[in-house]
Amino acid sequence: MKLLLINPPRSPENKILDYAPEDAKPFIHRKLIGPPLGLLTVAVAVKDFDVTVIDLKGEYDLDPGAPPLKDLILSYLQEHNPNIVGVTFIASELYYGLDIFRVAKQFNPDIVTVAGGLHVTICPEDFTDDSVDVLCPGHSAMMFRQVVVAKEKGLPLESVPGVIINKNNTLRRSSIPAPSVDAAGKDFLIPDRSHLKKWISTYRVGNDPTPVTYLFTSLGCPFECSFCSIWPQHDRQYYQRDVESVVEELKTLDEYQVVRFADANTVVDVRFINRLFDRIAEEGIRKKYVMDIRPDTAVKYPSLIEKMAEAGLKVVICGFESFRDAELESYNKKSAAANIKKSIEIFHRHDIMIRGNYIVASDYTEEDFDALAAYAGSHKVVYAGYTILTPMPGTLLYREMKDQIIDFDLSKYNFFNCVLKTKLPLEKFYESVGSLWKIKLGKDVI
Ligand code: B12
Repeated sequence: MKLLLINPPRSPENKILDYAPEDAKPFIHRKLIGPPLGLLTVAVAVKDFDVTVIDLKGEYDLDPGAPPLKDLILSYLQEHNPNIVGVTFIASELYYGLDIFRVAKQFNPDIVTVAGGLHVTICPEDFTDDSVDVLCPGHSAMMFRQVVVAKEKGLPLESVPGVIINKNNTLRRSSIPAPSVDAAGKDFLIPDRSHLKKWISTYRVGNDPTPVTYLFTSLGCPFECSFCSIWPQHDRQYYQRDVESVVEELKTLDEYQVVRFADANTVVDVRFINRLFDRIAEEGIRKKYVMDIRPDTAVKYPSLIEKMAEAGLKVVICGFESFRDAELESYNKKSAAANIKKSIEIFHRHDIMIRGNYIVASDYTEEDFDALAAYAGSHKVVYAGYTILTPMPGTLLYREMKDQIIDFDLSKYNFFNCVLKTKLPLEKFYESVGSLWKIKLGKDVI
């Protein structure tokens, strides 16, 4: 059995960048860099088969002049002649993923196409295209294995617990329910990063010359911010990994000096983090760490921030979201605006660089933009990010704002485009968001 697992390219849609003034453009994200942890985990579950992982984000970063997607996929299909093609999906990459399946089916209609990932889990209804055979929702590495085994034995896909089968543009769930999976606990599989050798030179952040990797210490999130996809993906559950399993994984990361924790919030279970950083110190693991920490968490546990800084925490991604309590409340953020300033002070006291992200609501007027610019400009945050409130399908916000959506093109659902009605004329709105990105103070530390 030959298996191809493919990470689709990024959506190029970025209206903030398109409309931003020239002096803001260098600070706006063009691309985020990191490994497809999901596919690397799935690859482990089928490691006794002939499995290849292809990172098309890495491919286009390595060679921006690489052939267009369809030709590139065709050349990989010719090289590997797979029996099964799996793709990982988030909302903005849906169309590229489906294009990959279509090329695979044209190349060989017998190829079984398998869709997995966050968007499959929260929006299975988007996968009724002819090119899709089967959906593996949830943390489905072992489910994928069962699909492979079923195909090998010539058994019907219906025999695999938990899968959703797409036939004649209609989805049908396997009559056997999926067993419960603890992908952070007993069912955890260390992602096999050796599949990424070809693209490793592209996984770079900031000025650091060594590659970065991601590692998760938890799955899901105990908070329920209305805009976030992570808690719907995990049915409101929060799963914490075991400290020793994280330490073991860190020990395998010799090639990487920068480790970005891929958790929704890394600091949730304070005892876990304390113990993890004790063990990191005991084992003498010296790396630079990047993680997501909420402003209120930093304010509540300043000595923990100090301890992590001493052990290598260099960059924190902090969801500021809004400088107004009313907006924070409307997002169900459960943190007060006053925590922003307090957390900045705590992080900076320990030389931690902050990427503080504000969400720009579609109804912002010129006065709102001015107020946000004045607020953001009063802090010494190296990078503040300004993304646009986006109702990701499958989220609470999507249900709340469905009537205000004017653009259903999912390639724009990456936080850099506005899909809702705006109060300002759209161009003016984008120019205003773009201008905010000029506010850059302080110095880079990675
Ligand atoms: C790592 C990561 C990335 C990496 C790698 C992603 C990739 N595929 O290349 C990088 C840095 C490239 C990335 C980029 C982006 N990301 Co991102 N990313 C994450 C992050 C932090 C962790 C995901 C992860 O690794 N989880 C752990 C793994 C093990 O879980 P998993 O991926 O779900 O995989 C499991 C299952 O889903 C399933 N599975 C997954 N794929 C497949 C495939 C098959 C065939 C099968 C059978 C099963 C299967 O099994 C896996 C193992 O259990 C999440 C936030 C989070 N904390 O979850 C955001 C997140 C997924 N990203 C998101 C977004 C929006 C983006 C961007 C579009 C924009 C942005 N601003 O972040 C960009 C891409 C565009 C650009 N301009 O660069 C959103 C997605 C929202 C949505 N509804 O679509 C998230 C949820 C962040 C958020 N808070 O909203 N991202």
